[in-house]
Amino acid sequence: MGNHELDQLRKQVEEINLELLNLINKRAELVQEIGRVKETGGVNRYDPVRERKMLNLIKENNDGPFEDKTVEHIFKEIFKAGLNLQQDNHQKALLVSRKKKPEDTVINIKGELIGDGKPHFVFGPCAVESYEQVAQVAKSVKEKGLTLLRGGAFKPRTSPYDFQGLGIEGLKILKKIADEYNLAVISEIVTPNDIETAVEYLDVIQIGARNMQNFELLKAAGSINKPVLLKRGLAATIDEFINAAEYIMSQGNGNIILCERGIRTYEKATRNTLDITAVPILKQETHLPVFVDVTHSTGRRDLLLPAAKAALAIGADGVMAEVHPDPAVALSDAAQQMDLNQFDNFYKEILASQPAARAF
Ligand SMILES: [Mn+2]
Repeated sequence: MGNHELDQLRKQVEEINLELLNLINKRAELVQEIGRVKETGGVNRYDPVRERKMLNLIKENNDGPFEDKTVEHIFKEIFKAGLNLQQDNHQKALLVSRKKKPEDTVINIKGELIGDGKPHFVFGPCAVESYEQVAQVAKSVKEKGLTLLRGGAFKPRTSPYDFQGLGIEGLKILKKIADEYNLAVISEIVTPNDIETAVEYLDVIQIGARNMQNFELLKAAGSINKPVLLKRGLAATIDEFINAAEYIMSQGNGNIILCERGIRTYEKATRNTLDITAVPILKQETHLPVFVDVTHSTGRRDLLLPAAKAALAIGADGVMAEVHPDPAVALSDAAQQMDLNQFDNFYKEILASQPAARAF
């Protein structure tokens, strides 16, 4: 007799579970609809005043046995789930997302197809110091059959008293070398005002780690017709990184290369901590090519090769590293740039480590 009663009660509980499920999902559909209406009206999704009103109404009607506090907690969870659902829908709409565009973005830089499944490389000095200095590296890059050369003209440095770069003079040197060696040059731009000038000299505009959330700069880079290499901020989450890229793409420029360059952690053995799994996450979440800067992430010459191998093994589209003819006298990042011999060996080792299917 007792067993029969228990079964009956359990059956009723199961039926109520299904009713609740049905109601929760019905509510979710309405919340999604509200989200759509709000989006077209440009209204913020989260409305704390309305949430407070709803909670008050629920508590007024609560006859127990649950206490008000418990009921409030349960409904807060339901509200939160609804808000998350709206945000998921919003996420789907990001222009840089895979959901929006399933195919890989391939960027043509002077015939080099970034994002085509083969590894690509960007080498060059930390900073442009002189024509001769950059030309020596350019020669070495060219000899390897490579196309992309980097060099900093505007250097955002930790201390205002450190070498700040040659500025426009540096861009002119890069342009001269690009023409003479038929290379594509990449350099960092730090203010929106310089973007228009920079496009005359550069093939790729770099936005550096310290400017990843300089939204005016991102928007300016989004309004030009040049590929942009966007570095991850030193304390930026992957989500913030993706949204920074969205700032560029939302202005019309979809030719973006994402570059993981290490993040700040408590670890002191390396200059930053290379967040290697950011690479496959970015590849899954976005359709953009992903590079790894092995120089600034490690800050150690002895780690450049293993880090570069790891980057390519985990699916990076390219590797960036700094090369200087005489690192000991470099005006910036002296401790981590490769000299030309080390560069030759580095590249030889990388070539040898690649499976035939990924030959380049
Ligand atoms: Mn550097």
